[in-house]
Amino acid sequence: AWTNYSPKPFESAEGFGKEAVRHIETTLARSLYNCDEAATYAGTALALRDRLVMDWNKTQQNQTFADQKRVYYLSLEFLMGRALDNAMLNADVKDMAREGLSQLGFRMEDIISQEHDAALGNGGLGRLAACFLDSMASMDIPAWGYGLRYRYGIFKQEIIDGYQVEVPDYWLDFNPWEFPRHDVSVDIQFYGNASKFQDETGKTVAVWEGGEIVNAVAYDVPIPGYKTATTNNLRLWGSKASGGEFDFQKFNRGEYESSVSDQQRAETISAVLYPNDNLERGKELRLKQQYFWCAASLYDIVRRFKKTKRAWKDFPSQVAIQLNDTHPTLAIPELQRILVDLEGLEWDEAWSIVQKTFGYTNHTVLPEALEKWSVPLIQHLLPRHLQIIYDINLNFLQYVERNFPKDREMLGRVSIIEESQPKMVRMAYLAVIGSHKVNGVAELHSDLIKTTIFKDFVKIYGPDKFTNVTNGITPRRWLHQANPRLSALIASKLGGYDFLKDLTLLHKLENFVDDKEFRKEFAEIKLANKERLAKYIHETTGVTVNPKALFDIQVKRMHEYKRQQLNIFGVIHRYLAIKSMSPEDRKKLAPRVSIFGGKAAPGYWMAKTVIHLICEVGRVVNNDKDVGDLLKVIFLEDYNVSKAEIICPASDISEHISTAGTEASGTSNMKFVLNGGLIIGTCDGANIEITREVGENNIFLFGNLAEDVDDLRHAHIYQKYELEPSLASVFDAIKAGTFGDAGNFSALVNGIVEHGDYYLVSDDFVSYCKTHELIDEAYGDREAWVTKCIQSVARMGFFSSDRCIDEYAEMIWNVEKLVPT
Ligand code: DL6
Repeated sequence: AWTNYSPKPFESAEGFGKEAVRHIETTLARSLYNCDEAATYAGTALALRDRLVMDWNKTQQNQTFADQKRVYYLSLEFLMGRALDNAMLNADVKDMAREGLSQLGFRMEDIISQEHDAALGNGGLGRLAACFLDSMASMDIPAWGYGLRYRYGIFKQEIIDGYQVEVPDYWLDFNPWEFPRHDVSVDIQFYGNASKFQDETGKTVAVWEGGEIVNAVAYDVPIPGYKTATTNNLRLWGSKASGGEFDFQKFNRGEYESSVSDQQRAETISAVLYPNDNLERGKELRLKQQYFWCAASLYDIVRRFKKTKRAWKDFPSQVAIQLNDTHPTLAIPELQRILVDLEGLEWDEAWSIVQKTFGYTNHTVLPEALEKWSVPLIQHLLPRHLQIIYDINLNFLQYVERNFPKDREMLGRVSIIEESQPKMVRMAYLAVIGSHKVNGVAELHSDLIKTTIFKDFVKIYGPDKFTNVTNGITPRRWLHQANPRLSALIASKLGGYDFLKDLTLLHKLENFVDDKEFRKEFAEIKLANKERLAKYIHETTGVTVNPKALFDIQVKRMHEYKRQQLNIFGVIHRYLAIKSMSPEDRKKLAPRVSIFGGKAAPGYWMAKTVIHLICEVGRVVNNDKDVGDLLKVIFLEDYNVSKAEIICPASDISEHISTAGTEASGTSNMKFVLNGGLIIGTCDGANIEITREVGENNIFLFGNLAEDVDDLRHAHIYQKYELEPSLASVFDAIKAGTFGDAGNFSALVNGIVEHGDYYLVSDDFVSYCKTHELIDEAYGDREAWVTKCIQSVARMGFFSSDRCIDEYAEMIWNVEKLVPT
């Protein structure tokens, strides 16, 4: 029991300062007189960590004794960002720490910014996992995250001469938040041979022999909840050679290089995060990463379960495993292997345990992102798993055949094995078949998966296996931490910070929509946040922007389906309009700053072309004296979580303009609205539910609907398509070399004009530009604008990731809270 839990281990600012200094002088062996910001960050983090560790130990001990069901969230990506600020806020000691640091002569903001982002993810999927960890801890759900400890996270993006350049992100120089557990390690097998034979009782026994062993070592990261002692665990696996640092025999023979090659080969597995978002490339190392992590995690989960001495049938009542997309799908055949081959269970009994244990979240319907692995590759790397996958498929297809005897073609459509050349394993099908629940991440997306990629599976299993959990974001990081002044203003009106644990309380803000003081302060906070961003823009790009201009922001991964190209074409359209206006008309126009940010996958040439176009347009527009403050175009380098914390509070409008039906949910749309900005968006992903919540008057929707996309694509291919004059003049300007060498952008333009315009930019361009005119008009009426923003914030309660966790816990995991006493 947690009888001596104390929420405030530091009695005073002095106490906090003393602890930080003690760490600087002893742990870091630095003397105070030459202590810089980096050392002070380290001392501060270590002081706070001491407190965290006590709660963490107690939580883990308590979870073990309580012996109740735990959730295991398997995600190949955890986009955590910085930990110090979050840990201080969750422990409610930030003010004290600020004071303590000030007594030492440091500013809190400077110390916080010393921390390297933990960027073990690409975008929305990884950040969602991080929000879920925060929510599970804050809601006292016994939960562990399992992931990989990449030595290199997502690359750092530099923009050089208007082009993206990738720089490795080595983030582990000093990481006070991880604890290596050299005593928790598992040997993981790859390659070798799998065979079956009959034992003396006539039972078929499978053996997997030979091959290569790599060692998985656990690194644990504490995940503190907000204003609770619950501190969950994120376990990341690092790879190293099994059996020591290097091969002594080779070393003694003088073969120094090859003596360490095993070690290097093993370490490669967890060396680097694959930098693709919504794209799978089928590389062997990626499959190795997936199996390495699934096998180590399952070994750990099973070991923990076995300590309880329960019968195997109890496994699903103790363990819920959530698969974050298909990346951990190999956990399904791996658990079946453990139960059948190692623990001796009958196939059917094992399979029933497997299905009850797993839940699968789908995050995309884009065909290029749906994982398939070639059968020969799996045969080579994981021969026993391939046998198991074939057996799962056989049983499943027999079931389908019995139940749908008249639809013979269904067998080919739903088979886990695609009969292509080479044959492929469809991981999403394996995930559906091996799980008891499958969910999408917004209503439209969850409907789409039922009518497209999993249509046959709805017939086979019935609709109840499929559900929706609309994504959410943690209000602790995305409001309280990113926008402390707005959080404080809300708290002052709602009588405290309870809304950070129950975001629906925000609805009470509607009572203050007409409160003059409140409105004034709300608008002042937005302006201050825009000034902070303007300062950052000036420091990083040299461009001066007017904080009173309308800030129009699109930050997210660069991808054709997200349509940054539509945005920059709209900007060019605006630029051409300004150029052709009389000075009188120019005076009537609201000044704009168009801000972009996001990384392109290194091999994604078209996404890089769009970055280049944005930079070139910025170069021309920002230096055009005719235009002045009326339009500025900014590309922010190296967009990441800590930058998002500065950017999201500073928008007037943000752009969520994917081709309808392509963005599964989106979560930055939620971050921007929660921070008092409005959005322009298509009827896609969570934009639809945001509209339902905030009201149609408070959002700028445009464009074609998902249900029309197929017909429109078809029309592009089979009918002659006339380009709208407004888009044609944008293309003419590009072709005339207004933004540098036209040849750089010909593929981008031709993709629309000649090659079918797959993302329907031309179909949505006119309504997009018209909607921007409406935005200009609406922004002109500042009082009405502020009303819209306040109403929107008040109605965002639904989008807390706490609500998501409640829904997962109730509908999928069947897990109870374990509240510290
Ligand atoms: O669910 C989190 C996030 C959604 O908000 C985005 O809309 C979606 O694009 C993203 N999906 C992926 C899929 N990648 N894979 N595999 O990142 O998930």
